[in-house]
Amino acid sequence: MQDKSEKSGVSRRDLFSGTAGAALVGGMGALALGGATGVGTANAAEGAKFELAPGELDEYYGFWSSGQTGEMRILGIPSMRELVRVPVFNRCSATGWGQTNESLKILTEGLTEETKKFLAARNKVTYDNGDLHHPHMSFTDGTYDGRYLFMNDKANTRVARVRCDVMKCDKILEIPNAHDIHGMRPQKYPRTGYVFANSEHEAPLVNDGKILDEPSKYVNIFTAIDGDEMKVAWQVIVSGNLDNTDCDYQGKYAFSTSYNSEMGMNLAEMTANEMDHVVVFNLKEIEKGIEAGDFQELNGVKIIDGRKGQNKKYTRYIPIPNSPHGINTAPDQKHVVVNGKLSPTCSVIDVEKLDALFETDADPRSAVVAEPQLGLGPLHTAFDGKGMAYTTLFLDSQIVKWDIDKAVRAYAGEKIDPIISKVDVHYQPGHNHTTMGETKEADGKWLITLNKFSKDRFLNVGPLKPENEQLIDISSDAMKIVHDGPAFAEPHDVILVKSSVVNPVSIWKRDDPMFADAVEQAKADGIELEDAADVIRDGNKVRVYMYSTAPTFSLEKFTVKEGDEVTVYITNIDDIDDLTHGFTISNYGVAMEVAPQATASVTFTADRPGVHWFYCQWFCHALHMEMRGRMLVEPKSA
Ligand code: CUK
Ligand code: CUA
Repeated sequence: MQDKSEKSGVSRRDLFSGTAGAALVGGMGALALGGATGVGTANAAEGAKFELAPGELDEYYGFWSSGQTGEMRILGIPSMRELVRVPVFNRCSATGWGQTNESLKILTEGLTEETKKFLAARNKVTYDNGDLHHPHMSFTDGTYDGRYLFMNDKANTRVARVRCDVMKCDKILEIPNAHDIHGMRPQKYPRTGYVFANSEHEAPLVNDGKILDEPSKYVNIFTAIDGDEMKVAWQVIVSGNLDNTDCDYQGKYAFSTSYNSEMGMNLAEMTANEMDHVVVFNLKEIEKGIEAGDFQELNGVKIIDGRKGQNKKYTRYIPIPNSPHGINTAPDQKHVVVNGKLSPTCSVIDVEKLDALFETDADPRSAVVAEPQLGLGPLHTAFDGKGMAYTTLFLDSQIVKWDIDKAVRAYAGEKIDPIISKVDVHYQPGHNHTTMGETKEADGKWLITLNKFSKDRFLNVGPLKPENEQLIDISSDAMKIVHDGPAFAEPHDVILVKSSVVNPVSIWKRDDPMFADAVEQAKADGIELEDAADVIRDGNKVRVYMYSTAPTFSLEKFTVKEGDEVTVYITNIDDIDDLTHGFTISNYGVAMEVAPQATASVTFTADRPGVHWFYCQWFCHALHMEMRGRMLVEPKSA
């Protein structure tokens, strides 16, 4: 059998015997295939209280990504109870996300014209899949402000926003000129402001199919999105593939890790160099450059050239060993930890040394103030606000706790070991996150590690195993694992937000923009939505207006003709907490959620004659089963 890896231009032997970096790539593969070596240390709980009695509320919200599932999840911390799922890039059978007119508007309006055409040719209006890696909350003055959550879609190059007042997605923006949005963070200061988004893969800037094997024509793109308007503010062309991104607490710089500084097209080329880099973006200079007209415009976006060797004021490239992955700014508002991935080190950048790179053209490496050896496969780092950093070691299946100040002193020559302790996790951790850890209010209570493999930790469910998210008590010196949490594909990242920051409503406001179009259409039809039981015919378009109140719909039945384009508007006039209704038409593939005081609508073609029951699929009342009615579709020929 031919070794598949040979086709990618690199043999298995090369991987194991080449450079340190390549050897580590091989090592990763071997671990993934052969099993982890982490020792099982299921710690009994002794530290902080993590189990909640029935009825007790959690102290933190956990906002979770779901990777290729495409949704956002909300858990309570420390109980790890899953509270709700928020559909974003995926379709949702329960809520009708991806089917209701309200959700389709959000899923389609931010797509590029090119994508709209591409999808139309496949009889689609939007993508059905997404790959959501990084959920992050909007900031004001260096801490979470409870307005929005932003998140990326690596699969289809989008960034979405979720409103924290109703916990629903309200905007999805496709990023032109970019290829796969991966790293994404909101601006911390003075506020969000910008949402920074990395394009993972390189491509020809004008990607029209005329260029394949001319690497010099390939570019990578860094994007700043205006988080209030959800529009692209500007883009920067950079050298090297962008991975993760973060920014400072001063509002001056954003920075992205970059692997493949070689601009290689296959694994061997991509891992050839011992050093890659972090790109530093000078926000003020980029804004000035845009102002001064130093840009090209493509697909409606102003693009600045910040490539290596351009020698302009927009970017600087700090050499970092080798294929760095995560980048995390510490709550001390000064240090930025760059996680080495193929290097056993983390590199620490001092943001106060960045001005000199731009103003006096200082050696970019002069901004690096520590580079501790931590273990194999450092991917992401979290902080406790007390000067300690917690780094995931993918290959070692461990979290290492280390002292930032000691690492800086060791780098300056002092004989001192920055490593405080290590704990085995199960297994192969990617992201980790601490309570409030990416804000200046990091409180050092809990750490979540998101582990890619669960192996033997749960009942066997077949070849597709859950992942394992472990809760670690970091309130005292030793790290204590207190909970294993199985999770379905594939949470990459999480943020832990103190509950007082998040204050969602329980009942929709009737003038919410989410269903403004329905309200406007009803007005045009002379309908009072809260009191509606009407069928309006407009050519072959039929609009059916109903309200719902437990346990009835205002229409017991309605009649349309085969071939009609039918839109059903349901307004839930119940205004009691938790009294959601649903609307399902059997054998029409129609189902949606209608929460208290909301209006929801769905459009379909009535191409199946006969009597079709519609019913409420949200258990709302003792007579919930009776909450139903009939749609009669008269055949064309009748
Ligand atoms: S990435 Cu997944 S483990 Cu997409 Cu944030 Cu590092
Ligand atoms: Cu309304 Cu069930």
